[in-house]
Amino acid sequence: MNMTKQIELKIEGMHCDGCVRRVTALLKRVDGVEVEQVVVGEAKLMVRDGVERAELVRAVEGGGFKVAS
Ligand SMILES: [Cu+2]
Repeated sequence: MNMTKQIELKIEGMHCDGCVRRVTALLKRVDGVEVEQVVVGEAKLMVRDGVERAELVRAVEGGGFKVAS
């Protein structure tokens, strides 16, 4: 798989390790995404060419969190 782009998401509404696990699981469901690191308030990902930031935002926000930037 050709992973070429790093993306960082600032995420509101995360408070604990449970939130970290939920956000990680939500992002792993997106095709073409490799989750590098998730901490409270932030996720770092490597994404394959063609993966849109909007897809990642939808995945996270579908779980009840809010992407700030
Ligand atoms: Cu939590």
